[in-house]
Amino acid sequence: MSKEGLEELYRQVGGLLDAHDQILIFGHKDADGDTLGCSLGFAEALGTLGKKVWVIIPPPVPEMYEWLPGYERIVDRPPPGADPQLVLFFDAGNMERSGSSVRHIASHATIVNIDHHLTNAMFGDINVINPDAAAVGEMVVDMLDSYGYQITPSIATNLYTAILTDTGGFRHENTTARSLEYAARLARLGASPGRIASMVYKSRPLTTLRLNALSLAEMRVEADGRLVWSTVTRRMLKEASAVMAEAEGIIDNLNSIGGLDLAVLFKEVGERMTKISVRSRGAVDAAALTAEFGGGGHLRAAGAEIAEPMEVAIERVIAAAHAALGMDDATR
Ligand SMILES: [Mn+2]
Repeated sequence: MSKEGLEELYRQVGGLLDAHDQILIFGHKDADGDTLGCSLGFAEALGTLGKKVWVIIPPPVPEMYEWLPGYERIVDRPPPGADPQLVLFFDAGNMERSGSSVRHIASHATIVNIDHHLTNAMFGDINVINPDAAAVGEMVVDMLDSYGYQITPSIATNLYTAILTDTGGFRHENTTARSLEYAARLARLGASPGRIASMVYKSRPLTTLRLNALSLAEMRVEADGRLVWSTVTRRMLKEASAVMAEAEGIIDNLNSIGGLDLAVLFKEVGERMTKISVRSRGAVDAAALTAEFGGGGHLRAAGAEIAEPMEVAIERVIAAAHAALGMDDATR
């Protein structure tokens, strides 16, 4: 989408914001720094205009982000009597990503879908999609500027966190000069890079590292070292006294191996439900690979939920991964 096209959509969204006094903001499930930072930052900006704003994040909301300004305002439904007719989604590739309550709550409302996933399902009445943005946090900075909202230190903290986490600490390939410029500006406006980095990357519970250790011990390397994969089972969670949300960083540990093209992590969510996370550094399109299983995401990072027991999901996904790498089964 062109710069002018985006600006026109931002203007349309601005008109809707002006016209509504009750606004609901939805984040996606398995909430990350981008969806949380954008939702909380935008909610604060709207709140200063005297609007009633609710931020709904499907539980469980990760506790590692409880220091984000406005975290305490997160609810799981609007209060009785509230009647928001405008609903904003930040960073949600599809509506299902925002939980089952969405359709019910948002059924009569105008839906604005603000996202950067290439595979976005375009579920909104207005869809503002910018796949060039490293984080939706960058888009929110542009929106706030275009509406003339002031970026306070707490808004800056939320949006800096969005950009920091979606670029993997400014290390992923999606990190652009623009991302760094946004970050620099947000730091000038009051975000503290050192403090935020230490809250995001140096505040992990011991249980998270225990879970990492158990999962990494099961790591498998295939396709001449081009493919690595591992699992997180419910047994591992029990052994580490961890919850599944703590498995979030394991895929990036796998993806830190030299010479790798593809990393896949299988998470045993239930008897017949397996989540996969995929990272690619080579020619493989991670979003295309996960799309074969009903998922999606970005070129370099994507995921899917597969309604199969973990062994079945492993069989199918690893076969697809070998095919995507151009390896036939004989090389396994
Ligand atoms: Mn994002």
